Amino acid sequence: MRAWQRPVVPSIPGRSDAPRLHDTATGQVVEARPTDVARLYVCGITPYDATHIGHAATYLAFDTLQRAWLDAGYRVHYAQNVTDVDDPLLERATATGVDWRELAESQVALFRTDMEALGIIPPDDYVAVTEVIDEIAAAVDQLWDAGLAYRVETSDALPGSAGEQAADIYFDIAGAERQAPWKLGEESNLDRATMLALFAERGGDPGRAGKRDALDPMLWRAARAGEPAWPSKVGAGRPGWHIECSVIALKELGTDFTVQGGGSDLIFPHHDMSAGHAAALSGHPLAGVYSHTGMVAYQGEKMSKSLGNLVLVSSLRASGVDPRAIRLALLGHHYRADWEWTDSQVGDAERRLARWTASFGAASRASASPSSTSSPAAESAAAVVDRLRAALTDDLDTPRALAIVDAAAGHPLDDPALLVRAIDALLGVAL
Ligand code: 5CA
Ligand code: ZN
Repeated sequence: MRAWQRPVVPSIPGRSDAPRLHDTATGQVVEARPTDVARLYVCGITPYDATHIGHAATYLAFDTLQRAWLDAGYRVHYAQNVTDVDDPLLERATATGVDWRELAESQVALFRTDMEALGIIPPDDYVAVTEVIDEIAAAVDQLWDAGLAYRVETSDALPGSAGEQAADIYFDIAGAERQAPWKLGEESNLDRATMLALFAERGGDPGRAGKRDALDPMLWRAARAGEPAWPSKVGAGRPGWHIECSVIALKELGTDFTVQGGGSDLIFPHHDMSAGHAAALSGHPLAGVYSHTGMVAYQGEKMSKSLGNLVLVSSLRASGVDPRAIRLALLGHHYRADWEWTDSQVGDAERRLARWTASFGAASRASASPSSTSSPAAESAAAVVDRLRAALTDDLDTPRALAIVDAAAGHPLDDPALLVRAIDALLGVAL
C-alpha cells in the first residue's frame, strides 16, 4: 500500500560509524552494522486512534536510526505492516457502527499525514495484513504440514457450513523449539510467570481449553458470524497477530535482517512469537538485533487507545504547533526511556526551535553570501557535527544531541550552514 512522501535527507561531509543500539535479546548495546543494506522492520499501527504521541515517539526513534545508517553510508530497506484486521479494530468498528475497512482506511490516511508532517522517513514496503492474506494462509498451512500447528475446536459452527464445527489453529511452541533455531524467551528473556501475565494482558488466551501449552499463540482464527474471514486450506478464517509480522517481514526483508523494532509493549509476546513463527517457517533467525522504545505515558498511565488518554499529533498540529517542535519535544527524551508527556513540553520545544533558528538558521543564510567572514574566535561547525554523530551512534542519544546543539547556539560558528545541514540530516529538523 502507499506509504507517504519521503523527506529530503541532505548528505553532509564525512561519515559516521555504524550506530550502536541496545539489543533486547542480549541486553547489550551492540553495533547495528548491516552486512550490505541495512534491513529494518518496525511493527506498524493497528489503525484506530492514530497517531498519538507514543506512536510518533516510536516511529521517530527508528527514523533516527535510519538517519544514522544513511550518514554512515548504508542504504536502508525498511518494511512496516498495518494491522488492518484484528480484534481491537473490529471491536471499535462495531462499537462505533463504522465498517472496519473504512475505519482502517481513514486512520491510515491520518497516520500518513502525521508521519509526513513530522518528516519521518517512510517504509519502502508498507504492507497491510489484508494485502497478504494468501501468503499468511500459506504460511499457516506450511506450519501445519510441518506438524507445528494444531486445531482447537470452538463451540461455534462455521458460518455458512452445514453445522461443521469451527476450529482455531494454534502454534505448537514445544514442537517449534525442537525443530527450529529458536527458543521461547530468547528475545524477551522473561520468566514463565511474567510471560503468562503479559500473554493474558496482550491479546493471548492462556486459559483456553484444548491448548497444548497455555502460551501457544493463535495462528489463524476460524470464521465467526459477523467477523471478516477468508478461505484457506486450514479453514475459513483470519490471521492471528504474530504471524502477520513474521510473514510480511520474511516476504519483504528475508531472514536475518538487521533490526526488528517496535515499542517495549511488543517485547512479549509479539516479538518472541513472531521470531518463533519466522524461524519455524524459514529455518533461520528473524533478525540480528531486537530494538524497543520506551512507553510514553500521559496523566499517569501508558498512553493507549484502550485507556483513551491520548494526545494526538493531528490535534497538536490543528492547534497550530509546528511539527518540528513536536519532533524536538520527542527527541528530548531518550528512545529507551519510559516518560510522561506534559503539555509544557511543546512550549519548551518551540523555544528551542526559535533559539536554533535565530542562532544558525539566520547565520547560515548570511554566511551563504561571499562577503561574510567568520570571526577568528568562531567554533568549528565540523567539530560540533562530530559530537552530534558520536551522540547518535551511541544508542541514538538524542537528548545529548540536542544539548550539543544548544551549547553551540551560544557561540559564533565558522560554518553555520554545515551545522544546519547536519541538524536537518541527522535530527530531521530543517531550520
Ligand atoms: N499493530 C501492532 C504491531 S504489529 C501495534 O502494536 N499497533 S499499535 O497501534 O498499538 O502500536 C503501534 C506502535 O506504537 C507499536 O510499535 C507500539 O509498540 C508503539 N506504541 C504504542 N503505544 C505506545 C506508547 N504509549 N509509547 C510508545 N510507543 C507506543
Ligand atoms: Zn508487529
